Amino acid sequence: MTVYQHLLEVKERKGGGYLVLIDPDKTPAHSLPAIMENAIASGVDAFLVGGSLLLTPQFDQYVEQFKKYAQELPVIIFPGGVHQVSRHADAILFLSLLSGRNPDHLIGTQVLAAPIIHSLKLEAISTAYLLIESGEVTSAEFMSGTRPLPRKKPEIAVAHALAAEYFGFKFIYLEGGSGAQQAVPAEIIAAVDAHVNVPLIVGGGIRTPEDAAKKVEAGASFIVTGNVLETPDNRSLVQEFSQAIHQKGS
Ligand code: 1GP
Repeated sequence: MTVYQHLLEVKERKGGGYLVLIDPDKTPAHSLPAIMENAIASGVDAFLVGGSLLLTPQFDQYVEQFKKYAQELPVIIFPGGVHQVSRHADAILFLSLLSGRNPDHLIGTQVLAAPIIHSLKLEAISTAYLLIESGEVTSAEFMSGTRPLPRKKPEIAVAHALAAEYFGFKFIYLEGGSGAQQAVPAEIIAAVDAHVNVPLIVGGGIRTPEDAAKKVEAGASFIVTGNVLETPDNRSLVQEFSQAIHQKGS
């Protein structure tokens, strides 16, 4: 079974999936065993690894360790750039920043990365990446040099999502940005979900299980959390997120 098939199966069985994002810049390798063991015990469905900057050198070695601690769960690279590729992962979200008008992030870096991904035999999961306005400028917005889609104009997000569906993308990622002041609004998720059949991944600034549940209710197929699990009380929090997402999905 491919990672893509696994994710679709999770969505089918649980109604909604929970993806935990770990940024190597924020989580040193020595912290991985405890965090990941707890996440697995809490019922997380897959791990994402990557970040907007990646100041941490030796991404490949990091992912090698990451994969060991992930046990049976898929390890999916969520790349902030062409330098974030590793043969130790199971798959990579092959992103195109469709909300922006920067050709480098629409197709440029993808052309550079494709032969590397091919040679490493990594599963590439084509994903339309849509940045949604979320308050202060986020790292994703700044680093990509693009403007996010307006949060109060769902019709613009819908038009982008339809274009993504017609292109044949396998997922649409509605992104508030890491640590966003405001997460992607339910109105945008619901509007996009009403117009496309492509499963929606929603992340950025989701801080409570209640908020995660509302996003699943609005039409998100997968919820991503990153920053919130950096807090000391993350042991029970990850479990609460998992329960909220899966209950709402079912
Ligand atoms: C960011 O969607 C992810 O790319 C997760 O964001 O760190 O704010 O949870 P947070």
